Amino acid sequence: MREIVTAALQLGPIQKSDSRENVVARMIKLLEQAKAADATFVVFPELALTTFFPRWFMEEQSDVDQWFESSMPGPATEPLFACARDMRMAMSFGYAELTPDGQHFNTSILTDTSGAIVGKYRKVHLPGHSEYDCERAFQHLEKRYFLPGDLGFPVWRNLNANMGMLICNDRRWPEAYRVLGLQGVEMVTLGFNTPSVNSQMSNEGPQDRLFHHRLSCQSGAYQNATWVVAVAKAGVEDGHPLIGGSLIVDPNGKIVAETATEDDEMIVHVCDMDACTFGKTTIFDFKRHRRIEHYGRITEQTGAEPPAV
Ligand code: CDV
Repeated sequence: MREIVTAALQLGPIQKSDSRENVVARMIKLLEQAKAADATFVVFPELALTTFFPRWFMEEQSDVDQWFESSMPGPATEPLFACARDMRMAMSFGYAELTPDGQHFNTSILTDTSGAIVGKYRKVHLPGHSEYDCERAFQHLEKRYFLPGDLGFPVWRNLNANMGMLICNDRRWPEAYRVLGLQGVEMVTLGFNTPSVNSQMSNEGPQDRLFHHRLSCQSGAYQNATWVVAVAKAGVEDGHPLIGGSLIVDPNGKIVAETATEDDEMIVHVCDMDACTFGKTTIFDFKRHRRIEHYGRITEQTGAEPPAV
């Protein structure tokens, strides 16, 4: 058995006025809870250090850049790294990344138990729009503030396991999981900020949103025989509700732990990486069963092309 005691560390709402230092103090409190539960691996949400700022329309680049980190760790996050290092805990969390040459990404990192960053992923599937949209109940401006990720979907060896990362909307795309699956991934971590209602369909509420979220995480786990740890930033941020429902899903696609609140909350599970072996060597033995000669459209075509009517 290759067991990793894994904690999903959900964050409750972060208001616009909350400082990074305040958020990092909350994250450290959760780390301490995870340590007390014997966890060696912890996962925090997408854009964990700030409010979900893409809901706000901004025109001045200096207003946008205030939400980004130009170094990791930086002055505000160094205490988090120090705490994880002292407690010998590996972690993954998301933040808005501003590169030295001025590029903006929605990023997640993976550290080992010494606090070293061993992996970086930049969100590929950016949802939303890039200009103010008066048809929507609220804005979702990820396409305005971020570039699509340029690092692909890598998998790293960490804690004696094969680990990969996705970010929020990526979980709805089977291609994203499959590229990780093709590298033998055993643990997929992903953070999310999912509004509780669909900004373009007011009758799609929290129960539907949670259903689609669970469906996406459970199918990704099952079809690639991998653990999936999906962690929310939840609750009401400046009047805008986000779903909770942080999950740990086993390689059979079963939910083994789920948060019950929309606040800071920990769920823990002992995840055995060897539990991935059965699926990977039987029904989802890719080498034996995949038929790539029929999958050309997946990479050659973006939009649907139905037959002529
Ligand atoms: N942060 C996100 O990527 N949110 C999307 C919303 C816009 C649907 C999500 O997939 O949850």
